[in-house]
Amino acid sequence: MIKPEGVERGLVGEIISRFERRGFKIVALKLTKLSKELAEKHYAEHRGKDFFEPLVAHITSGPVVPFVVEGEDAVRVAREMAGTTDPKKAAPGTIRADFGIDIQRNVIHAADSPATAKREIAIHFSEDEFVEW
Ligand code: 3AN
Repeated sequence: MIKPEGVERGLVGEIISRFERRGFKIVALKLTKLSKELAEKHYAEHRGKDFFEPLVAHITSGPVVPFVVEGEDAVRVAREMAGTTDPKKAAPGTIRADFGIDIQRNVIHAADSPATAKREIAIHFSEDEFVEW
């Protein structure tokens, strides 16, 4: 999911493009603004941490672009393309290294396991938003 600072800075095309070039197949994609309820569900594992409230406030502050890609080892490869959480520590050439501002405004969210991906996809998309091709 491209976070608000990614959309606001005009990085949607650049980021989606990287996933296309890497050979992924986009099967669902939209522009939306998350409700507090959805954001809290999305970040449920961080509830209780000191950055939880600011994190939810941030992700609901503007437009986001959730998208789902299919491909071999997609979760691992997408995480690798995103880079580590803190942009300062992210490997050169990763999305967060290239465009991240700080640990909160790190431009993209990528699910950290197939189980998480399944859970998050169900939060952001309904069945009829998927296209088979
Ligand atoms: P990742 O997105 O790399 O899997 P998580 O799941 O540990 O990282 O954190 C989720 C989000 O919470 C991060 N993308 C980041 O925006 C924010 N975050 C994580 N750690 C911190 C922190 N120490 N301070 C502020 N925000 C944080």
